[in-house]
Amino acid sequence: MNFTEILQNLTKKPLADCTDQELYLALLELVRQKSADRVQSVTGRKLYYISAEFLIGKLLSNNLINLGLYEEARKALAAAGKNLSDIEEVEPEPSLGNGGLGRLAACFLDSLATLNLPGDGVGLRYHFGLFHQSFENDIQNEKPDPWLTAHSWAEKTDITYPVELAGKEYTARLYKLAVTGYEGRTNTLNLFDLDTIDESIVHDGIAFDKTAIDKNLTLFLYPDDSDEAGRRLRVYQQYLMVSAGAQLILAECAARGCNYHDLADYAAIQINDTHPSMVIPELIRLLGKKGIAFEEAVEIVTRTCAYTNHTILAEALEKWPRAYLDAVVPQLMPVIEKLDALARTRTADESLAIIDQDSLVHMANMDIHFTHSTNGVAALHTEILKNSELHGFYELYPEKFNNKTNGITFRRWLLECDPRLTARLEQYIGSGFRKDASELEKLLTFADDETVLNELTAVKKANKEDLADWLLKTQNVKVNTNAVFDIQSKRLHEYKRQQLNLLYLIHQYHEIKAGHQPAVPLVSIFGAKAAPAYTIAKDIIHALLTLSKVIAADPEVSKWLQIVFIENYNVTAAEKLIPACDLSEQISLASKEASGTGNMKFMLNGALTLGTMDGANVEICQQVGEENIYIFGQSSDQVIHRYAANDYVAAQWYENDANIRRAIDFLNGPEMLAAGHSESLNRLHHELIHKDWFQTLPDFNAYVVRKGQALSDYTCDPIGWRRKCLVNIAKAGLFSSDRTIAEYDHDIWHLGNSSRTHVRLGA
Ligand code: HBZ
Repeated sequence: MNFTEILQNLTKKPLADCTDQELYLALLELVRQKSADRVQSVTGRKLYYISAEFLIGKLLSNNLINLGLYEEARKALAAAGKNLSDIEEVEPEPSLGNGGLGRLAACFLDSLATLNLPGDGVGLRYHFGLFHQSFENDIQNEKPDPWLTAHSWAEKTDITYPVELAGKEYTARLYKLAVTGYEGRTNTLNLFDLDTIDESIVHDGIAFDKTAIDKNLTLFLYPDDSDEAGRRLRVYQQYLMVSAGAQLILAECAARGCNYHDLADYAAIQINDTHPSMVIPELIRLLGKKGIAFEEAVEIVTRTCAYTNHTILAEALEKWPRAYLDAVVPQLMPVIEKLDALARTRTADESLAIIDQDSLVHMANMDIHFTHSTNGVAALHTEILKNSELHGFYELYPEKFNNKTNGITFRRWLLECDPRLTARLEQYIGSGFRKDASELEKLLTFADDETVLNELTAVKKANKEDLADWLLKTQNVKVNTNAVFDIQSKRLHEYKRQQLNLLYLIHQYHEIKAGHQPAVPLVSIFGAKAAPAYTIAKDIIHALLTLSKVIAADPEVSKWLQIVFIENYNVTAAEKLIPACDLSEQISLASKEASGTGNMKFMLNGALTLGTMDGANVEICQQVGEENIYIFGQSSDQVIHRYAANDYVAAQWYENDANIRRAIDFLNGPEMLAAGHSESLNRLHHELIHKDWFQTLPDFNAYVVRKGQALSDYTCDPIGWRRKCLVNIAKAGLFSSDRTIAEYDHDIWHLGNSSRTHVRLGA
């Protein structure tokens, strides 16, 4: 049977007569069948990557690519007058994640399956995901994001596990989503849910009764934790995930012959940040029920589990009041107490305790004591963990600490999102880079080939046209594709410093008004969701939206400057933005961004980075050389010293620098107040002068200068610019998640028969 016949078998009518919806369902079924053919039995150790988030993105195209069916499908549909990209539109984007941590988990699942490693995900099946973002009156508005349609990739199973929450038994049901690697095996993403969830209890945006656990438990990812009911709800969610996950792991291992004493020979569990940390006491509790004594259970669990830290910010080093755990998971508290006592026999350092003097339970501390590996996600981040944040732990357990610099899957972030660039690369260097990302370096031979550089410029231009069409269609904005496309897309957080970019744009507004025309028009694009209870983050969004209107209404300025804030930024939007980007904004305060992964995606797609020496920017800089990246700002050492000295006074910078003052005062000046909301604008104005916790002001002038340099290089030396882009693409191979996963496997997991991994480690 040819492809058309196979598809027609499923649609039961000629393809030309099918709707896009019918074709989508047929393709979904076909992918299911083909993925099932690639399921392999497991020998040896299998990984369970347990995570509150899996930001997997739409799956149809990705699966077709990985199954080697994409071209056939496209052609068969085209022959029937159908367009695969229209069919892609039918698919809702799974809303199972929020940011980098969740997207990393998704890239890892792709690489595990691609490298033929047995590795499954364990998480929750959120009905409404994070939230759907819209802008109303230039303010972020949150609504449920209902992505679970009748036909979804995640298939309901009849596997259930009992989970006890606050003394009452609930039934967790397992859903399975197939994850097929590129020319690789099929693994599983296991997602748990309750049958009793009631979507109708959500009202007025994303509000709901936080106490009705049976109805609300898996409605949203990260429900608002600004009140106690919300914080308890997070504990309930986490325990549902880890208890059901632990039971699944034990059941699967037992089915393969494990006698529980040898669990570590059957399973490796990676704890993604602290959200799944309760898996440690839960496993110890469950092993106890199988007759294994506490001391031995601790040893088994320590050998089985490993922990990844994704941030030095307090937000992810969760500390739960013991009273919450007493109420929600009383069955775990005796285990946690014993772990605390055991930890205290290893160190007298109170800051390394699990239960502190204020009766807070430190989840990260439990992870580090009772797993065999703690890793950071970029070289600089791991050094900061070792030398400052987790220094006490590093002294106690130096052998546990290791670095695993993040990576991204090139299947989604190059082959799928940038087919034009992919085709050109194949023409220059063959198709080996599809399996071995380090082959991209072959591109360096063409660094002085003007034909190649011009062709790459044409690719970028065509991608910018595509993005412009998409922006017109979906956001109703028109952009000038001759402008530089400058993009900052990531979670909205003060440490990521969207507000620094905001101050720059105000500065440019004034410069243009003063007759200082820039080197080139700039389209400044933002994509970001702010946590619903994070007021200042929402104020930054409001200020950018308001400034965007002020500029658009001013013909003198709008010739040169435009701000576009994408509504509901998600993986689908990222796939449109990244291939069209000229300048990638990675401007976090040095020391605060653990790694970043957007920085890698932009680089791979031939954008140049404007960034601080933070996270993986440092390694990007090492790869491409200082002449091929725009670095500015304080170093992480300077920042760390400034925090230690506790002598940063934003108001001094404001008072002593006329440009800074002019930019900040514009925020609640007459133009902005006429177009925006005074309460929000005044609050942001006040915050920047009186707090500025993430030191925006000391980096302001350096940022203005460096960005000016980048824009002038773009205009004055287009060939030089494109050569830098080429070097960035060529040097992106290190940031393939295949390399990252190979390192995890080599150093931490030792999965299955690991000799099947054929990826070079490191540079
Ligand atoms: O993890 C991110 C880091 O900020 C980023 O630098 C890194 O590249 C990425 C992958 O390692 N961290 C997150 O995305 N973290 C969260 O989204 C988060 C959400 C809720 C929390 C804590 C953290 O309670």
